[in-house]
Amino acid sequence: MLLRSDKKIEALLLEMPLVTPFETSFGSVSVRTVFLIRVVDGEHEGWGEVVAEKEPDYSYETTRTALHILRDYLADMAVKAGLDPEEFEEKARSIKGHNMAKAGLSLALWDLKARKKGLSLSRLYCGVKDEIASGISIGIQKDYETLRDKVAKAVEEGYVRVKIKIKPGWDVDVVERLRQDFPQIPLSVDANSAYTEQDFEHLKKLDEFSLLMIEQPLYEDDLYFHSRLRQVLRTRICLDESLTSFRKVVEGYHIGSYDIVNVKVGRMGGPGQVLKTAAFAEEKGIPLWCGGMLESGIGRLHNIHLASLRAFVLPNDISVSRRYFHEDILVEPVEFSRPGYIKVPEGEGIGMEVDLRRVEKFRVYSEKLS
Ligand code: OSB
Ligand code: MG
Repeated sequence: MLLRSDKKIEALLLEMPLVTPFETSFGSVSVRTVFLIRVVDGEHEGWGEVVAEKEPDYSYETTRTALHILRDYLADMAVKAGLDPEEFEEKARSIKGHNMAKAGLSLALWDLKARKKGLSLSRLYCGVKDEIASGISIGIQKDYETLRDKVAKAVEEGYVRVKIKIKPGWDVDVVERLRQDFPQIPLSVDANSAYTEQDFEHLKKLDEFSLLMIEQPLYEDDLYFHSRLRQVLRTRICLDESLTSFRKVVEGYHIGSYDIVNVKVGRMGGPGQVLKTAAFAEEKGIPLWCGGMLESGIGRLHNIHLASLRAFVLPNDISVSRRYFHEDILVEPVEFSRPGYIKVPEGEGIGMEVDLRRVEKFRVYSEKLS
């Protein structure tokens, strides 16, 4: 008789409409393709989210490349690792790149491990915070007035920091006007690699506006030109796209490429890389914060647990569910516990229950990976 394995790994693709389209220097999204991983081991399960997008613009990964890498390589490695997240991350190092695919599965395994131990993920990661500071990321708008109204609404809702997306033609003038209208708010800008070394003089104009930081002004894989720009700017440089692993964080530190690190678990390949980065950042005094990728509630909760680590000292791109989704896929949406702050859930694993009816409602595809 064939024994049915009690271990299972499943990929689910959902299409979740965004409350409003989100526009960056590389384009606009109005429906988020949400890629979930569900692992089952006996009576326990774990959920992860692969943050790759439909188009290869923030990263070379896409929903389809991630599904291919998970199906053809990673799922089998997770089974061989006995569904242990650290062993899985170690095995997965033999595959070059594809960090979002790796991280999505790893997150599910970490959630599973935490639930088996009866701990929240924050506890398992040795997080120290019971709430995290919530900033908002506001996309490029059709005109300044629309942006101003969105910023005013965000401030009113309590977000403790506002980040706006910039690109050539939507930068210095917009920031100058925002500063006139909101002289006091903690404000930062994110260029998503829209500038080059020809633009240093132009970017210097941003120094006047006491920005908290400028995020990823130059090429998505660059450390060198950022180190040059850092010698020219007073505004602190934060890297996002360029820091694709713990090793890159170390390299950038020694080259002098950044002042601040945006941590995204998907970009870095899993919580293991984030934990190493957090330890390094504490040792060197590097300020960290947790970035976002328009996650569903599942990815959002994973980010909240990671941001509970001591090294995450700046406000995060972790907003409440309704910022992006009218209906999230958790039994209860992520909300502020007080304006600008989100409580780190204390329940097992991600700490909140997945709403399977909602998952079913938005699901467009699913596949058994093992
Ligand atoms: O560069 O931080 C980024 C969203 C998609 C891809 C890249 C980025 C972003 C955001 C949104 O800025 C952050 C969020 O999830 O709120
Ligand atoms: Mg960014």
